[in-house]
Amino acid sequence: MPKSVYVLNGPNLNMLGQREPEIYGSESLDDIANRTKKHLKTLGFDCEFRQTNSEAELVNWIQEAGRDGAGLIINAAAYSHTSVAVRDALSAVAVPIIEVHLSNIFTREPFRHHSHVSAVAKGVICGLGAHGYLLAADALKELIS
Ligand code: DHK
Repeated sequence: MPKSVYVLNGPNLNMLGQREPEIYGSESLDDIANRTKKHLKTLGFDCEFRQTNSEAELVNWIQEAGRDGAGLIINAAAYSHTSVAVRDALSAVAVPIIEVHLSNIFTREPFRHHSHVSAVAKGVICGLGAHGYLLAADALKELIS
């Protein structure tokens, strides 16, 4: 039975396609989910692709990914910069974690330059738009195999 990779998305990413497309691109989150699921399937994984605007729900899903997943791709969005709870949940997870951001957070406002997620991720991909999710899937394949 294929193992699942969890792909967890934080606040406002449900607005992709409509939200600041010059920064986040014109694809919707559904488009990204479909592409990511398809790519993970070619790599031999099932995919749990989810989005929430709630910090508590994100923490619960990170814990679930640690129990039931083979790996975790996370775009914690604004919670990357603010949430010690998200970082602590990630620290407790044994499966490999790849952090993704659509935009290049280092070329944006200074408050985006620090992510609490980065220190507990195996790797960070940012600035490559939706393609970053596919690159994260490739990285997990290497790390899990
Ligand atoms: C998404 C967000 O919503 C922002 O809060 C982050 C991230 C960047 C992204 O680029 O995917 O600062």
